[in-house]
Amino acid sequence: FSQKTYAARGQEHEHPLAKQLFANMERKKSNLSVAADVATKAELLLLADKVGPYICVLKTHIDIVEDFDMDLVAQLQALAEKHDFLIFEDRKFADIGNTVKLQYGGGIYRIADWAHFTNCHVIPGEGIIQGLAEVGMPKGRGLLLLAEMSSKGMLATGAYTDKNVEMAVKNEFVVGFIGSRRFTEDRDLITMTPGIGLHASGDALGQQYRTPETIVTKNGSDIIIVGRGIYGPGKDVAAEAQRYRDAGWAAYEKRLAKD
Ligand code: UP6
Repeated sequence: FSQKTYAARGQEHEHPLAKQLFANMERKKSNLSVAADVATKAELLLLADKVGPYICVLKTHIDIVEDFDMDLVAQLQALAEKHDFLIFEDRKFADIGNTVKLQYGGGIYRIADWAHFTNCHVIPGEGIIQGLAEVGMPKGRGLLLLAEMSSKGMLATGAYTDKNVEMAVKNEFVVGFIGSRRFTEDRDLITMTPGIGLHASGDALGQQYRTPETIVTKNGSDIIIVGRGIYGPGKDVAAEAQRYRDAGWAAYEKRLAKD
């Protein structure tokens, strides 16, 4: 799949959301997702409006927003419409199937009502995927499994990562992974990679940054997720988003040119 264009993969994909994502990426020439880790409604909406033209996916941590309300969701959806991007709530569910069903569909955030993608750890076993699928599948949503993490000393390795891949291949609600590389050729599963930065090698709390070239060209990942590299102190957000969009797309074109 690494050697195919996003456009071709979209045409062949069986999941409508994956189709929509690939078409969006091709249309916008973007494999960039921005991790919008900001604390207020106003900051989140401003950031989404500025980076909107350059991204395929806006990644949120909705529980960081201190003045959250459903109007925020409505405004985010309007921006997604205006700028043509999808929304990924990075909830990292990790409980038993019955509990995650309640967390995903209900509560204050009602994530399944507005987030095209969400993700989970498979530490509880496959029931977590089934619980989330019961809520998300009827709404046309898609799930990513955290097959790996970007942080120093992370424990998602070896047999645990392999189990993620096995579960992803056989569950149609799963559209891909969070991780650092392409994991399987058995089904076209999309890898999104956080821990991308052209600005630093890491932070003081264990984050580790790699380049789009390593992740997309060499490792075969599909989407780069960038947070502080784009909106850190003193940065011109739109200019940085454009720079990462161009770097991500160049890394993808370089991968296609490889034989
Ligand atoms: N994230 C990681 N690593 C993972 C999974 N998720 O960094 O393995 C998320 C973080 C944050 C974003 O929760 O929202 O990706 C990375 O932000 P940064 O680019 O500012 O480090």
